[in-house]
Amino acid sequence: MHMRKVPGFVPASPWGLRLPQKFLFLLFLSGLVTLCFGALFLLPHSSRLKRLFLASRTQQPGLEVMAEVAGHSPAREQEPPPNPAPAAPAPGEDDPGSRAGPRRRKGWLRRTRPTGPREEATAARGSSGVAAPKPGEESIPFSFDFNAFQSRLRHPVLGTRTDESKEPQSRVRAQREKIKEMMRFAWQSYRRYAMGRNELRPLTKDGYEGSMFGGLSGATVIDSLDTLYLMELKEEFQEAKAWVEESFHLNVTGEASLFEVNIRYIGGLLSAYYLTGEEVFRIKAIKLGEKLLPAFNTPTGIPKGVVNFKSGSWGWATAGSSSILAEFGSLHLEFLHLTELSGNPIFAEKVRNIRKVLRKIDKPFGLYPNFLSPVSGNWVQHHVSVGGLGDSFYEYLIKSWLMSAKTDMEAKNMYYEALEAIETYLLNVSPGGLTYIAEWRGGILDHKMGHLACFSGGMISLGAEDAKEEKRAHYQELAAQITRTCHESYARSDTKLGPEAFWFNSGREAVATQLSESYYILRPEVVESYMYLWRQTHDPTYREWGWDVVMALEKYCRTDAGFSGIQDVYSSSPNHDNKQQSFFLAETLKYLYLLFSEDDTLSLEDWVFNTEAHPLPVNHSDSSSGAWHRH
Ligand code: DMJ
Repeated sequence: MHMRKVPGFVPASPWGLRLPQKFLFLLFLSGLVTLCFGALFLLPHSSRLKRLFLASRTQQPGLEVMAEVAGHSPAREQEPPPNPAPAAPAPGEDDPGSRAGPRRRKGWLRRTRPTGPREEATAARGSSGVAAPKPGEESIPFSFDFNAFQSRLRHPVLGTRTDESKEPQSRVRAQREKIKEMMRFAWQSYRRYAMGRNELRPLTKDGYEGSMFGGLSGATVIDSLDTLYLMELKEEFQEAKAWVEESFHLNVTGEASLFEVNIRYIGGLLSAYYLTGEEVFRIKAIKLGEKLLPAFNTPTGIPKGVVNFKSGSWGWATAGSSSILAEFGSLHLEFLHLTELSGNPIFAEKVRNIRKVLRKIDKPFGLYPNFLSPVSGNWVQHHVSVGGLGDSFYEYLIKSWLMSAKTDMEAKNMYYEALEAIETYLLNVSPGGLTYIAEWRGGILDHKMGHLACFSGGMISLGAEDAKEEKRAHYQELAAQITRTCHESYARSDTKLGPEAFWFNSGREAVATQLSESYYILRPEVVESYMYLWRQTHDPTYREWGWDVVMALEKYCRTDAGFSGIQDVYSSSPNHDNKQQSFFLAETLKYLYLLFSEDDTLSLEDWVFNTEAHPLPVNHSDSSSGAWHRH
């Protein structure tokens, strides 16, 4: 066809486009291509596109557990970033922890809801029990073998219950049943008036959050899980578990106590997992553990006491504040298990570094002061206490030794060295013959013991057996004497419950000297020691003393809507403080129940209790997992 040339006219292309149009079209096309590749490679959360376009990761054969964790990389494949706290799921976005994993444990556990997305997920698993990743989900192969773990336990978790038919034991069974009833009442009151809140206020019949948990809720639920399981409160356990699955969200942005979140939430979730094999507990524990890691970003690696869930940052603005021995010294048990269950070595590394700092630092007379600067790594002041601020640091040394199946020699040595120093400088006997552990302020003694320090009878008893031979009987006797003193602090009150602190001064012994120390907030430490002393000695005195506590709790602390602390143990009609502490369900009632149980119920050969009484298993395996590497 002939085309006529017109001056000033640009001819169209064969597709009918003129040159400038063609240029614009090509420009648009190349922009589109750049955009696509940009989305594929540059955007940080483009995992779904990546999966579409890039080769999918192959599953490792033979792995027992396939956890579906968005945004988490298996440690052995990829070193975690220095500050690996992952982005919390956006509101409305599915929290990976709520997807229940494979269930391997036969027993009374059942699903709360017979049908639903979780059942679909379960159905999607093959006969191997390995879940295929859902479209759009990142999968993480993970090799924790729950069946193998269970098979290594020396005793059935809940014991053999051989006492049921024996006549002399029937009173014990009735006592245990009574404590179970108290737990049921405490739980049901909480569920009725405060479900999902952190703790119950039984007088006002509502809940409250407190300021320790950074916006996390449900402290009582998490703290109760293993006690409900232990007591075979099946319906109640299912209620608690369903709440964790459906309502326990980690996308919170407040400031939390690293210690409290660790001992209550991480400890509670880990125990619930080890008791049941339910994936939801394992995944939530790991995800929450990751949120705690920014607290360790200090010049020394000694964590700050407070972690900011929003920024995750450690601020130089608060650099002056010191970290507390009992807080940074009570992470070891849980963090080793986080590594064991996640395959991520970072948790174990963090607590091993704390150990290293404490090992190296100069200790006045072999004592560990309560405050340490996370910036300089120096002690901030010389206050030493086996009660508040110091307590569970010592507890975690001996329990690290036991939890490692007696292989962690460093923990063992540190514990017995510390105990020697405590005995030399802090231990006293009152004129009335009561043995107590005083507090030390740069060489001056405060002749008082806090209620919190009363856990030490149990701790010393627990560690007596592994001391040097010539010390064993001595430590067992020391444990008994300290426990007797703590019992006296209860026996000398009108309510038969003990005060927050008691003194040995001016002829007054084992009593509080002011109203501000006369309260009792449902604390567990004294019954905790009764439980350990009972298991070591089988002296019926400890059960008698424990039963006195049960009666006193019923008389003075039980209200219409749960249990409450009291303001003055020396009053025969004390006012209530309107708080049912979550540790009452986690610890006080659990230790009481164990005091009236057979020794193979949560046997001390298989379990150590964290400082919130959550049982964590002894490592009976010779696994080469990062958690148990020697250092
Ligand atoms: C609990 O939260 C823990 O036992 C902690 O170690 C100290 N005190 C309370 C209970 O008294």
